[in-house]
Amino acid sequence: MSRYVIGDVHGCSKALDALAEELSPGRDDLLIFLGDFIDRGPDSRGVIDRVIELSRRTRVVSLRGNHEIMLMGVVFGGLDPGWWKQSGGQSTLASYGGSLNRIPDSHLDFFRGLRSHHETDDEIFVHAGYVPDVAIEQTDDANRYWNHQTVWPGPHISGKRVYLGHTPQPSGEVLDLGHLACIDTYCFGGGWLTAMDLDSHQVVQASRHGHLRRVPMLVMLSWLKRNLGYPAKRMAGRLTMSRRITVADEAVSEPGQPG
Ligand SMILES: [Mn+2]
Repeated sequence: MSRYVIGDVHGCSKALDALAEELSPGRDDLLIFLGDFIDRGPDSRGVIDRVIELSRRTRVVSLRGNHEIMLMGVVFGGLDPGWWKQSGGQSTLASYGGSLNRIPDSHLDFFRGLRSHHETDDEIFVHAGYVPDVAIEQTDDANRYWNHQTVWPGPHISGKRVYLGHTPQPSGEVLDLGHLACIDTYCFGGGWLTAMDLDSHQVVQASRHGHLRRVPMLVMLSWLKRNLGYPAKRMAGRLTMSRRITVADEAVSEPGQPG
């Protein structure tokens, strides 16, 4: 049984397709999505179709992001759509043919069924963040869904490793501090959609055009940084001497500029 966590998709259906094909999860495997399926990218409707389809052939846990909260607020809560549209909702609306009335019931059911967080014996999954000394189910919505992380929180009191999305990493690289990992690697803006294997911490990424890369180098560098305190970039520079690492180094080339 393999378990993967997947970051903010933001309408990038080609990236999701590429990852799904690469991982090809079976009936006993598990995909955990950290939320923000929709908005900004070109094909939010397609993304929801894919996740519903995936949930028919593998186990899927889908968390709620702030963008799904905005959509639900507009559809059911009388929220002014202007704010949502300016926050990337315009492209979601376009993907549904320009009208909220065209969102299929199956998609509304999907949005209604999203979870606030997911927790295992060793891990916590939540869209945006947490408070170190507060149980995740008692954490306020501002921390769980909305606040961008300018200073990363310390370890959670439970001792569990926390997986976050929401705060985009423009470098396209996973931010792995050991006690937390942020895997929103900025797919819609020219970065990557990340899937991390929860047992090996191996990373697979897809661009918004559906190109794949595997980045064992990133896992190694974050380990070095954590355990040896080396500035990871400098270490990478030293390691480019060997041919094997040169190949790996190519795999961590910078993504294109935000588009
Ligand atoms: Mn978000």
